[in-house]
Amino acid sequence: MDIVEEIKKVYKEKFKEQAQHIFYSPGRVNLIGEHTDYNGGHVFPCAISLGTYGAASLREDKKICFYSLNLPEKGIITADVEKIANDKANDWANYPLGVVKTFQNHGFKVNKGFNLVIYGNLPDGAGLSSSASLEMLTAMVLKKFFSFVIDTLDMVKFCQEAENKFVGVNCGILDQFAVGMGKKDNAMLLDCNTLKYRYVKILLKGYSIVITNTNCKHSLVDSAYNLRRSQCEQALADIQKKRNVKSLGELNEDDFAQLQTAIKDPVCMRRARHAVFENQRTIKAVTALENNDLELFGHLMNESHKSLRDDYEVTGPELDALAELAWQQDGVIGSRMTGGGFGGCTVSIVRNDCIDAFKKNVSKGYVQKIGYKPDFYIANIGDGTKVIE
Ligand code: GAF
Repeated sequence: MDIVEEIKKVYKEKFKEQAQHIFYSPGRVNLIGEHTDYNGGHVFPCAISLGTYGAASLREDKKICFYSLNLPEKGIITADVEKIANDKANDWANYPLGVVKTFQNHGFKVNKGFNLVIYGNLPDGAGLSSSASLEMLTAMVLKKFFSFVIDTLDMVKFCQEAENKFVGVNCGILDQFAVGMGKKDNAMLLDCNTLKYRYVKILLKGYSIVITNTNCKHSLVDSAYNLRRSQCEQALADIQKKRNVKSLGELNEDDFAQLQTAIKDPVCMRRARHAVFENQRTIKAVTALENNDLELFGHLMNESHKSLRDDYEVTGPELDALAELAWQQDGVIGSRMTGGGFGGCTVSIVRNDCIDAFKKNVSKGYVQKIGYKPDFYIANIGDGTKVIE
């Protein structure tokens, strides 16, 4: 289906007028650097060419109306622009409402309502940032309709704040950044301590980025995400009694060897070890890629998965099955879980002529182990959030 034509059509059916503008916001895949963002480390994500489309118009009254083609059973969800609060009844619309509220809290005058019809082709709950995609889409809607002068990085920060304070997930900046700042054919190396970043061209001659969905739904709100974060904070607080550091991202492997005994709780020690080593792996992986050393890049991806499995304990049987099956296949450079974990997707770098066998064998092994099928997507690296027309 032509998605843009479809949302225009549905918009017209629902609101008896043409949508004034069409927006698009991607999902993301993180190539390496997991659970490092809120630890002041590096991440290396890219935006993908699956995401959220929105058809929207400004209203003359104070009503905000949302409709999702993915969740038609929820009907049109409405809110008052002057009385925005997180309410269970708002369902998925709490994400865009959180963004509106955050803009307002920062002094941006959102004093009129709007209609927004969305459709997302990102698999739901797959850890490819459907929430951040919707948040950044909403930020772009506000920027366009209210002519706000705001740069993308500030929109990214607002969307993270909306997720932290309005939705209640203590996430880092990775997802909103990747979605908002994405650039075709490039990944981004972001230092989450300083928010300095640079684009790195991804030229995977003869290879593709294959995303494999466990089809085991992940939800950050329900998961142990916030617990992991607080365990890292505890480890940092212990380390700070010995050394003056602001985040785990400031430490390298040698620093950690010296300081680890300061961390009282052994579980917190392992969480911190992941954060420190994963950050170093991310920096090394980007250097490897820039030196055209795909093999080293892949090796570091595999090490990343093992650390997330053993030290951070956010993988689970489904993600482990996919990664371990991928490691056994011909033409696979590397494979690891991507995103928050506890279900969701893996990301693998696979030689193009091996992709069919990869899908067949991984699928077969996964069904044998887990009992149902995974899904595969070839990721094209696309642009960040934008106004299409
Ligand atoms: C989720 C969070 F939203 C990100 O901020 C990041 O911490 C990621 O998990 C793990 O790297 O996607």
